[in-house]
Amino acid sequence: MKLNISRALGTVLLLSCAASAAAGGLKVIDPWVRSAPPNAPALGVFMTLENHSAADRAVVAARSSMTVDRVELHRTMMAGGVMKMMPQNAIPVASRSATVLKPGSWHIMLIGPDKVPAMGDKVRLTLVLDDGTEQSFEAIVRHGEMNMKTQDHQMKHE
Ligand SMILES: [Cu+2]
Repeated sequence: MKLNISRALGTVLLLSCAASAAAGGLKVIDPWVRSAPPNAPALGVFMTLENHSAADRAVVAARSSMTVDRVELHRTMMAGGVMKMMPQNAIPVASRSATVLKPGSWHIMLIGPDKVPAMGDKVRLTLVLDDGTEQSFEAIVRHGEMNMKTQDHQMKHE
């Protein structure tokens, strides 16, 4: 009888841990959209995603409040000696780690915007995670840092 009770308690504890990890989702830090000329064919979206849970997580889709042809998950990588943007099925964010979406690396691409937002505008974004949860937040439109030193650094490491 005693054994059964402790087993039952153990199950309840495990369930509550799993529930809080799922509810935690990802922490979205400093989301921003790179400002672009009014005729820009696409806009890059960047942020840091932190996963404080015990489970690996991934962003599998994204949506925007803007009218666009489509939203894609991208990663800029070396391909045949040149840096190329490659569409990805998911952006992984491993357990207890962070994935940085930044120019020259992982990013979200708003393709075919109806109207390019102005500097300082806020764009509402929704991330769809691999466990089915969704997270919405606002990203601010600002200048991208075009620092060649930083870009060189990124290329060496990726
Ligand atoms: Cu891209």
